[in-house]
This record gives sequence, structure tokens and C-alpha cells, in this order.
Amino acid sequence: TTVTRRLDYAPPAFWIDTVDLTFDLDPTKTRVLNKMTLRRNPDLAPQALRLDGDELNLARVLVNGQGTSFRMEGEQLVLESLPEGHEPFELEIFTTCNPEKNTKLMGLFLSGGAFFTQCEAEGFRRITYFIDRPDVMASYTVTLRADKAKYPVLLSNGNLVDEGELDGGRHFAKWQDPHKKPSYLFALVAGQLVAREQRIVSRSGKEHLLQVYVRPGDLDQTEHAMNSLIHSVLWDEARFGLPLDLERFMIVATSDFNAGAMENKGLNIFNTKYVLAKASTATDADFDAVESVIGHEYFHNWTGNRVTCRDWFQLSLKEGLTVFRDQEFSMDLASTPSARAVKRIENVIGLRSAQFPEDGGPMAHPVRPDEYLEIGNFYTSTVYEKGSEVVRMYQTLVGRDGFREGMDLYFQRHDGQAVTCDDFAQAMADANPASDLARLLPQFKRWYSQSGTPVVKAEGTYDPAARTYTLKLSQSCPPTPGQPVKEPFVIPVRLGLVAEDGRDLPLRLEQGSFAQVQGDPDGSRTYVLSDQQATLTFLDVDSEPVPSLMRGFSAPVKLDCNYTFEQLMRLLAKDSDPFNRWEAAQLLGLRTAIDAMSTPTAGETAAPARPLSEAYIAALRGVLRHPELDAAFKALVLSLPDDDYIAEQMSEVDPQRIHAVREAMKAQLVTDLRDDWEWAYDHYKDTGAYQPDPVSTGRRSLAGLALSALCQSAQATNEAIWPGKAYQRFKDAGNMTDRQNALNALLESGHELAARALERYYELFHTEALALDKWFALQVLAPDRGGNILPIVQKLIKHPDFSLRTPNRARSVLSTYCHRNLAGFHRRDGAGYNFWADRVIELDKLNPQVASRLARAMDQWARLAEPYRQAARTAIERVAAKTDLSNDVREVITRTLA
Ligand code: BAL
Ligand code: ZN
Repeated sequence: TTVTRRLDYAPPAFWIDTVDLTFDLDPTKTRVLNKMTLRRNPDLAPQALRLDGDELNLARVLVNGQGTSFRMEGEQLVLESLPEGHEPFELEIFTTCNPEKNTKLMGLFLSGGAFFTQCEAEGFRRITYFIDRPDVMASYTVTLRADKAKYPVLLSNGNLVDEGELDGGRHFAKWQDPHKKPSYLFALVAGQLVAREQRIVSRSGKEHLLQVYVRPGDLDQTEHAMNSLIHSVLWDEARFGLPLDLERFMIVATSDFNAGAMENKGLNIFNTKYVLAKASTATDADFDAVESVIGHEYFHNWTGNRVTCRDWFQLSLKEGLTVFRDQEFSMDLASTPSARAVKRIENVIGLRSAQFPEDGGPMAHPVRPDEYLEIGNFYTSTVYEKGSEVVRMYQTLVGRDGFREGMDLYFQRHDGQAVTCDDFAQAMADANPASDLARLLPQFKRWYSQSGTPVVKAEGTYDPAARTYTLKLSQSCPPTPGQPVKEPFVIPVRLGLVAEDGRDLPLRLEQGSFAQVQGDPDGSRTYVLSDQQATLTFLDVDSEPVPSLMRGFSAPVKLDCNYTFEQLMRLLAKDSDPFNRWEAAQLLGLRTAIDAMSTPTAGETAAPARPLSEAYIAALRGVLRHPELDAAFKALVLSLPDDDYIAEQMSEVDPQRIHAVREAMKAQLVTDLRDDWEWAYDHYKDTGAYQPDPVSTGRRSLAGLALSALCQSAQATNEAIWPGKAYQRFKDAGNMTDRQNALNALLESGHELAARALERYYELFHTEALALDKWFALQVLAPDRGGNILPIVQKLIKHPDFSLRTPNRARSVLSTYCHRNLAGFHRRDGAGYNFWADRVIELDKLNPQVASRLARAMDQWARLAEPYRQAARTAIERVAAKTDLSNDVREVITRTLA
């Protein structure tokens, strides 16, 4: 219950050189013998040895084979009387723990009768006493002993060096990790598992064994994971020169996991959601997610494991960088420029829907936080996704080759070390001494220390006589908790000037210059905005251009440009930058929503009947029917900004009103484009034998959108044909994407066939956990009709297949409801908030990490209009009044009310 502060960092008083662990695995009483060699840190004055522990039963402590005195301070084991001097000594600690009771899923736990571990950030202390911090790196030897019939497979990090039989039907396996590592990268797995195996030869000619372990019966769902892993290995060698440094690389899937996956050295442990994929139960989005999470964990092997974090405040050092790497990986695999742009847009949608609200709410924190009560609360989209944007800005500033040189230097300097974000920044700058980055490094690093989303304001004026175009740029950043005033950021503004015919005009500046960045596409240049404001005068501009700014989303900022409707229409129709084309459609949609919100209507949940302008509808039709644009891109342009993103723009949020307005926009879009949707559905619906490639994924996505539109427009006109077709497609679908889209079309239109489809879905998939998660989630995600979603949610949590103990299942109902259904959750009667409070309290007793994520659903309460605001406050205060909350939930609730 104490706050940890970044500036309090001090090196450890002892180093641990080797760790020899012996486990006698037993569900209720696992014995752990931990033999370590330690030595005093020669740089520090002699101190007591403090070892972290958590819910351990201590049986014995020996120093150099002798009993010793020790005391407990809270959960820490403190040893004062240790050998003096700097010679290594041996410490032997014998403890037991109870995996079966471990519902927190941190440390050693059971899942489906098998043992798994999760140690990041502070789970190793739940396995044995240890100096549980990432800058203590040791060599591990691990012996696992267990009943052979129940636990035939025994895995840990590194190489298998011995195995054999023991008395009483038991057996053992001994593993040795050739690489030193911090405790958070320790892992073990024991159970009945089978593996898909593949031997590969890397570029350097070395042989490696790749294994994907799953429950027997799931092997047919591992091909995509294995392919993704092979692609990851090849990509990291090709793009960054980083080879696999292990003879054996293992992935193991478990269905009980707090996070997505974990990069333990050589033994990645994954949520089944990010390993298993087969066409009949996984959607295109699932296939994509498997590819990027497999990539992500694999890339951690260098960015995280070979070079790790000195302390947990540096988390983005490995997470921001590794998200950037997995995004680049997926973009490189996507291969066509259009498919790359689609990936980029999807990533930005993710950033805006989670990170922007976080940065504008009570949990706002810098990419490198300054303090925490519970580090588990800082595995956030700020540390991950905004952190990745910060890494991307290095690449934007120094170019792709310069970035590679920076990475090379980073590894040259820091391989095998535990370092800080400053070390990464310095390597990037030192490898690119002539760059703007090197010139502006201390200022650039404000991205790590200042929270909040900066706003870039842009105003342009054209002077036809002088043939000049003047662009005034300025930046600001709103106050965030603990940071009332911000200094200017270094913001790379990639820009172009779009002529009426869509051409990019030449970019000649009167004074000042663009960043010397290789790789900017024709017609785009990058201006580095580092002052509070700047004026750019472009010469030889022969017609009035529309500025296309922040192309490719060149910095994680909000752009405030007073575009006219016609200017946005030009960008939507003609911008050479696909990101900004999509962005123009989003802005048009947002503007329509905001205008409609301020139009008086009868009753607060009523909305203007036809909020979209004819010209906008016509432009969307033009995109939908465009002969060359990719289907995936069309689907993104044709998707209206969602409720949450609209809410993000409002200073006062009225959730029911937002929902009503968006529904009115959608209703018009489906009706006015009725024939175009029909054309699109017929044109895109057939994708042949299932392949999760970008082209067919895009086609399915657009066909799904079209089918949903057709069902909705049919509902308005009482036609039966499209719901019937949707039901048929649901029944006959050859893959889960088409099936789910068809079911979703029925759910979204509120047609009665939805109930029949749901029943049938349950019959088909109730034994497939991941598909069943979707069954729960889809029902909760359906548009709220007169408050019908909460009763559905209440019914679902009583369903025999629902369980709070399995994070995926708990999230499929609770997070989906509280985080993703704005109108269903934010009810005028406050019943959604009460439900939230009950579940947070209930879940906190079982699994504080999952509970604290759910607690975040109230982040935006202070911006709510009445009566929502008061009802939300009452519910939050009810949780706050509990005296036995975990640190995880306590920290979130305290900040929320601050
Ligand atoms: N390190 C925790 C899981 C991940 O970000 O890969
Ligand atoms: Zn990660």
C-alpha cells in the first residue's frame, strides 16, 4: 500500500548470479526449493537483504548451508546477519504455495488441470522469495517434478538438459536457460499438452525447433500461429538483423490468462485467444490478432528480454518499442500500400478509442509514469500504443535506415543490460547526429514526461496574387492530473497541399526547411513543429490548395483545422494520402453528429431525421462504388465514427443523445445507399475457400457491413427478404467471419431471426470456449433498444457457461457491456453503474487485475451530463467505501474520484 516513485530508484543492495529452483508440483501444495548465489553490490554500503514474497508459506532459510536468523516485514523476508565482504554466498529458501487457490492468475496457477505461471510484473514473488525487480538478472536452472500421468509435459525456459523417471509414478525434467534474465521472464508449464513442431534454419544457418503447445484436440487450430511465428523469426532477421538466440522456442496456450500473452524467455505463454485459430471458429480479426500478438511476443525476445527495463517506470522502453515492431511487422506482411494504410488506420482507431480518452481522463499518465501504487495498472494504452507512436516518431524523424542504425547502436551498447528510455533515445540520436532528433533530443523526450494529447491548430490562407499559401501552425496541450502546464512538444507534421484535381502541389518554403527524411512519399514533406507556433509560407502555389496535415497520422495529436465542408470533400475524394482520405470521412461524420446534437428535437433521445447531407452521402457512394479502391479501405470509410469517438469530442457527454444521433445517421446511410449496399453485397460476398489474407479479409468486411445495412434498411421498410438472406448466410457460412457478420446483421437490425440464430450458434459452438465468448459478447454489443441490454447482461451472467474466474469469459460480458456499449451502459436510471459497482467488488475478491480493468469503465464520469453524472458518482463512491479493496482497484477508484 505504498506509492513507488520513479525518482526513488536505487540499485539493488545485492546481485543474484544464479538461481537453482526445484519444484514438486502439486495442485494444493507445491514445494519450491530455491538455491541462489548472491553477492553484495560492491557499489553500495552494506545493507540488509530484503526479499519480496507474496502469499508464500516459508519453511526454511539456510545461508551457506547453515540456519540463519531472519524476520518478516510485511511480506518481505529480511536477512541482516549475512557474510560480510563481497564474496558470493549461497542462500537456500524452501517455501510452499497453493496454485489451486490462486484465482489472481499471478505466480503459479492452474488452468484446466495444468500448471502455468505469470510473473510480469511482480508474480515471481508469489513463487519464491526473491529480489523481484527487473534489474536483477540471473542464470536459471529449473527442475520440475510431478506425477507423470497427470503432467506428462514439463517445460521451463531455455534448454532441456535432463529428464527421467522418479518413484511413485513421478518424473522430472531439468531446464537450463543459457541467457541471464530478470525474474519476470521466468516461466514453467506442466500438464497434458501436445505440440505442433517445426524445425527451421535461420539465415545464419542455425537450426531451431519451434513448438506450439495446446490441449489435445486443439492441434488443428495451431497452423496459423506456427506460420505467424515463422514469419516473425524471418522478419526480425531481415528488417532488424535480430536472430533467434535459442535452440528451442516454445509457445504454450492457456484459456485462463489475465493478459493477451507473455514473452517469457523461450517459453511464451499465451491466452488461447491469441494462439488458436481455425476458419470455423475464428474471425479475420482473430487471425490478424494471432499474427500480431505472436509477432509481439517474439519481438520481445530482443526488445525486452536481451535488453530489458531497469525499473517498471521504463515499461514503455520494451512495450512501446515492441508494439511499434509488431505494427511494422503486420504492415510489412500486408505488402500493398493500400493494405498498409488499412493497418495504419486500424491502429489509429485503436489509439483514439482507448488512449485518447485515457490521456484526457483521471488516469492520464506520461508514457514513462512517475509513480504507481500497483504497477499492474500501468500496462495501459498510453504505455503501449502511445509509446509505440513515440517510437514511430523517431523513425519519422530519422527515416527508416536511420532508425535501423539507432536500433543497431542500442543493441551494441546495451545487450544484456537493464536500461532506461533515455538510453534508447540517446542511441537513436547518436546514430543520427545530423538529424532533427539529435538537435531536439531533450525536447523530444517530453513525449515521455508530459501526459495529455497535444492539439495542433492549423490555419491556412491563400494569396492568389502572390501565389503563396501561408499555413500557421500552433500547438497546445490541455492540463492533466498533476501537470497543469505543458512545454511544447517536438511534432513531426507530414503534410501536402492538395490541388482541386487531387494533385499534390510542389512544396517550396519561403524560409525554414523540412526535415531531411528519406522515404517521404512524393508530394509529402515533414515539417518539425517544435515551437509553440510556426508560420510556413509556400511559394509558387498556382491555385488554392487544401492542406493535408498529419499524413499517415505522423504524431499522436489532435488536429484542429477549420476545414470547410468542401475542403473535406476534396480530401475524401482525392487526397493521395489514404489515411487522410479516411480521416476526412471521419471528420465529416463527426461534424454531422456534433451539429445534429445541437439541433433541438422533441425529446432528448430523439434525433434529427436526416442528419447527413446529400453531398456527403454522394461522396460515400462514390467510395463504395469506386472501381479501384480496396474493399477493406471502403469498409473503413463507410463506417461512421462510433459512439465513444463522438463522445470523445464533446465537453459534456449525453450518451443517450449521442446514440440516438448516431443511429439516425446510420439509418439514413443504410436507406439512402440501399441499392449501393445491395450492389456491394453481391459484388463482395464470395471469397472462395477461406484465406485470412488482406484482400479476402477486406471483401468479407465490406460484405458484412453491406449485409448489416441491408437488414437495417429492410427493418425500416418491413421487407423480409434481407433478414431471411442473412439468416441463410448465417446457417451456410463456411467461416466464422461471414457467420458472425450475418448474426451481427440480425442483431443490429433487431430482427426476430436473431434469437433463432443465437440458439443455433450456441448448439454449434457451446463446447468451443473462444467461439462461446463471442456468443456472449455479440449479444451484449447489440444496439440498446429502450434499455434492453442490461436485462440481457443480467441473464447472461447467470448462464451456466458464464464464469467470473475465467478472464476471457468475464470480459466477454462485463467489459463488453461496461466499456463497449455506450448507450446500454449509461442509463438514465443509473442501473448500469450499479451493476458495474457490484461486479467490480465481486471480481476484486477473485482477480484484482481483471477487476481494476473493469473499474476503468468509469474514467469519463466527470464529463457526463446529468442525471448520469450524479448516478455515476454514487456508484463509484460505493466502491470507494469498501475497506478491503485490492491496491489495483483502490488506485483506479481513488484517481477516478480525485
Ligand atoms: N509483457 C506483457 C505482455 C506483453 O506486452 O507482451
Ligand atoms: Zn509486450
